[in-house]
Amino acid sequence: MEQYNGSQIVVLEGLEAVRKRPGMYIGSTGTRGLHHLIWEILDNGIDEHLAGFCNKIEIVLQKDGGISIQDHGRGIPVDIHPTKKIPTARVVYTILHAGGKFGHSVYKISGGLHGVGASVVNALSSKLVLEIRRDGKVYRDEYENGGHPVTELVDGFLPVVGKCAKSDTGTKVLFYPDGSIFETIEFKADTIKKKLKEVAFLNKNLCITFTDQNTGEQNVYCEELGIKSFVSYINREATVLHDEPIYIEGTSGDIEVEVAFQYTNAYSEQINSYCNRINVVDGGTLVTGFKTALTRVMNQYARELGILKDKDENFDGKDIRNGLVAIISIKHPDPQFEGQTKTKLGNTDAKSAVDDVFATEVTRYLDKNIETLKAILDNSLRSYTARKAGDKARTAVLKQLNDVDTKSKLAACSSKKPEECEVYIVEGDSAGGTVKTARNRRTQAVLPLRGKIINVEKATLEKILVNNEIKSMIASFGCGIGDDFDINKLRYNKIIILTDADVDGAHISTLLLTFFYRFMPELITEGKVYRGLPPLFKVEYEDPKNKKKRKSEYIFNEFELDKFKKTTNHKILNIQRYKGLGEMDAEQLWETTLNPETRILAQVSISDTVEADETTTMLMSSNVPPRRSFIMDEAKYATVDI
Ligand code: 28F
Repeated sequence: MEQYNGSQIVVLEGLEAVRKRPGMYIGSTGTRGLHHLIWEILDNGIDEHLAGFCNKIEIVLQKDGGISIQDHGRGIPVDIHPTKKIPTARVVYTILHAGGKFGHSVYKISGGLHGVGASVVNALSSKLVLEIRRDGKVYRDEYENGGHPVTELVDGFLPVVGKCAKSDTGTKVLFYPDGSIFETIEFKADTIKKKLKEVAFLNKNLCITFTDQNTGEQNVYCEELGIKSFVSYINREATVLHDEPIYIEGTSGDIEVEVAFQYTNAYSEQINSYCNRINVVDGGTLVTGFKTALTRVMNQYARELGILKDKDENFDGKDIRNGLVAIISIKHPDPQFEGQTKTKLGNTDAKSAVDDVFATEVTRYLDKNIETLKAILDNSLRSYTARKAGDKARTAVLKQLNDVDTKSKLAACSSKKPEECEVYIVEGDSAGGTVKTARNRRTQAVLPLRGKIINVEKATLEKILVNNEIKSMIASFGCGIGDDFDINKLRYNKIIILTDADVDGAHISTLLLTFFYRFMPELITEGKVYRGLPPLFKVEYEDPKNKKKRKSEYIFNEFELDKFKKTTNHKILNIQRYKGLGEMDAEQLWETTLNPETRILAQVSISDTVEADETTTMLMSSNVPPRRSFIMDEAKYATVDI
């Protein structure tokens, strides 16, 4: 092992920081954070593609649990770094923020930043092997235990381990995630495939090959039609109103704009937006520009074709977007991401750029495709008419929401300050009773749900408003629903779903999340929805100080129980598995699940619009086949969550 000089020791402290707080860099140490390691390395390969030096990337999931990613770009430079005095490639893989302009966070802004995430992946890997092809030589560097270099440098350079053709250049990274950092180090082939499909749609000249050595299966992701085929893919199960997705592209100033969209006969709208290939989950100016242009253009056509008479008011944006699936992808030289999780675009020039390009090009297209235009306008007219009728019916129904009886189920809290209040949605009366007893009456409200709530995926607004469970939730939250939703009227800072950790509880939890996602999505995007995590086990063991006495510990999941059994040196006397909340007395429930100081809450997030939307539709909609295969596939993971 070589002696570390001053700079190396600083280097390793940097990577040590990543190992101490991995969540800061990759979001979590669960399966999502694990797969983030792949996306970080893949991003660097994609950047090399975007720089114009490669259009092929290969990924191999190895039998031994390692994963290798290889591009055919220029290869990371191997010269001695002017200030760090070690090879540049080793700088990229051992110094945090090397090559990047931004402070590192889980929402790093990639797109043209080489190697920003590479050192983070190295820090969180038990082993990482780097192989670079440049100038007809094959260089190799190897790291262990979170980025400690193990390869001896030769005269300060990386060792040359082979020869190759001058034209054979690129970077290959093989890494093994560190089992002491991650809850699981098992990569999921399906997760990788789904991501590669999206990457291929967003990078139409890039072909990615994925080989899963566990099954021998090999897939090539290559979508030369780009986001146009992305829309077709999303609509693969839908009934579409016009055969082909409409594809628009153009440039406004130094902003490149692409839009692909296609209408279906569904009630919902889905707009996914990307800036420099990053999924801007919460939209922002690029979506506003699109919506403004679409509404303006469609109303213009509606009047020109006499579908709207002078006395009629304009189509509402929602009427025009009813059934719409759209992908907006822009390239911006200096993107500004805003919002709590940096997933909203702030650049004002993006709004006007998308508006200009879209309005001009879609008009050019629709002038030549009157049939498609008519199909879209008829769809808007149907929605407009239904909305007008629905308004009347809905006003009547919303009125009854404030009746006293719909609120009767709620055990309110005494404080009226939303920022300190929270409401527990509890399944079943028995658990509801215990929670009412155990809670802090000043700040904690309880809403027991008696029956199953209906599956809103297939229901219209009128239908769901008949369901008492739904009505009492809307009345209790106080922030309305759908178009009338106003997050500022929400009476609580947290909505905590508390269901049993069994299949029934998971089903209720999924139905609730579907309802929130479909009719009050901001509750989720604003981070208001949580799942309470009651303990699954209570372990009693011998008190080391006094053999006669027992001590107990609450364990929250199988992984923790495993770890406890392996690490404790106490004599375990009994392991009780909790079947449901009702089995705990008020004191235990307070300590383990309600007390803000000691409880564990899982905040619900919509991590991926496409995934959430597809999963919700597939799980909750009427067509069964895809759902059954999904449940079979996912059953082994058995964490039903959006
Ligand atoms: C499978 C993962 O990481 N590919 C990469 C390059 C190419 C260059 C580069 C990377 C310059 C100093 C930051 C080569 N020649 N695939 C990858 N390909 N990094 S990462 O440069 C690193 C930057 O530090 C590269 C000329 N310019 C850039």
